[in-house]
Amino acid sequence: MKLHRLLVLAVLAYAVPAVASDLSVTQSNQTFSSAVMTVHAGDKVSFHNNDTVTHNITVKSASGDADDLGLQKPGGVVSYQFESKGAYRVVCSIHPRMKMMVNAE
Ligand SMILES: [Cu+2]
Repeated sequence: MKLHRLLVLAVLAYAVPAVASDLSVTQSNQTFSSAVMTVHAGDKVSFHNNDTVTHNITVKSASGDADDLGLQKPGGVVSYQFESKGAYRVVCSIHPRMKMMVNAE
């Protein structure tokens, strides 16, 4: 009985996506270090350009709003606060292959 309850808890813990505790994302080799990240609504995520080329962060909400954070030179860090719950697409407008998802819950 007790073991059964532990197993259920273990399965639940595995199924629910963990909210990230390290709220930083690295851009290197024109790739984001995370493909999907789960945060709390209101969390601020920092994006670190560890590449030798300029990047951009554009955050697109499910409703179609887009926040363009401008050009981000090598070594630069920009931050974005995901204020509302929802799924966001984060892209680099310079390198179309660079994309990730942020789920704010
Ligand atoms: Cu880029």
